[in-house]
Amino acid sequence: MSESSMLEIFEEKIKREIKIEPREWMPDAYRKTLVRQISQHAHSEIVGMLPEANWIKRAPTMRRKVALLAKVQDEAGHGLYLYSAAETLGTSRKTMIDDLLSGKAKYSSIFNYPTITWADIGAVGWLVDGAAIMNQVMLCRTSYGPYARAMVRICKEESFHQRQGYEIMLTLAQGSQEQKAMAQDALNRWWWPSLMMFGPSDKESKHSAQSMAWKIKRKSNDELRQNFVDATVPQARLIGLSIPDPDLKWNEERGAYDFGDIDWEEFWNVVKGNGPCNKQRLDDRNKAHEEGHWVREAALAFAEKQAKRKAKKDKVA
Ligand code: FAQ
Repeated sequence: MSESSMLEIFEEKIKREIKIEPREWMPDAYRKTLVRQISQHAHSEIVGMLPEANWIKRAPTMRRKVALLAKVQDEAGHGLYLYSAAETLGTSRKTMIDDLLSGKAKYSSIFNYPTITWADIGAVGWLVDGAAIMNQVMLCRTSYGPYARAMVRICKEESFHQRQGYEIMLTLAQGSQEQKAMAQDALNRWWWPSLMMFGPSDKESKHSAQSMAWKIKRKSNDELRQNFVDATVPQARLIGLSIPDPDLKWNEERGAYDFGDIDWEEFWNVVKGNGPCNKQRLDDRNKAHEEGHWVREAALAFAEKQAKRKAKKDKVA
């Protein structure tokens, strides 16, 4: 079959909302975009474990510790589903991980900020997981089958994470003056970086137009950011916290909140590797990778042994 006929079939599937599956023909650029986005997403889940893992030992109660531990383990699972989805496109996990460890690959800007107090764990769950879900719900309908299916399960788990964070904030906001101030301080520091998670404005987003045409992305960066603001402002009000934005106001005509300008210089600075924790995050991942060397070796040796046993058994049968 000619390439133009295969392209026609591919485009017809996209138009009719039929998922594209691993062994089917797809344009090279579609494959490349997916590997880029899914691997960046996987790296974000893995690096995203670090700011919260930092608090597992210091969680204030046993119940909080158990919930946080479960959440951080979920993020590891999300990373693994996503690496598996990306591998179906023909790029090895080793290549993707090497790119993360060398600093070549991107991961979400948000994980380069420090978690200074316990309230930051509330803010991360509430805002960071809240922003992640806003983006990921649309990805459940993305055009590539394995990515869409991974996102369905991930979204279910993220919604528990978001509630876990919001409940920490609610508890602090109802606590002593100091606890309430700690919650407000965490919101002040995490609000703007959370809005940056959605990526550059639509005008500056170089991949959006093509990704929307291929139905990889189903909503634009600005649309999702607006949805997030509209959903989150009432949640802050409900627990008596204020959003650190003097320009925030309800726009009756649009039926949405107007909000202030994002500091894009800060965003690009963090994306380029100069945020407060970029170096620490990469150092920690590299250290964990080196320390896990023996586990990978043992797992490979075990898999080889199993394969040899199976081959011997098959030969006898
Ligand atoms: N940080 O043209 P666009 C989570 C880059 S998961 C760093 O708009 P696109 C769970 C972008 O890659 C959070 N870089 O790009 C969790 C591109 O660079 P490139 C992660 C960013 O792909 C919670 C360039 O800027 N979620 O948090 C960022 O169409 C708690 C131009 O941008 C996903 O990855 C950023 N924030 O749209 C875990 C969701 N934004 O590749 C632990 C899937 C943009 O040309 C604890 N990804 N860039 O070198 C997406 O939906 C999209 O990739 C966007 C960016 C929306 C992130």
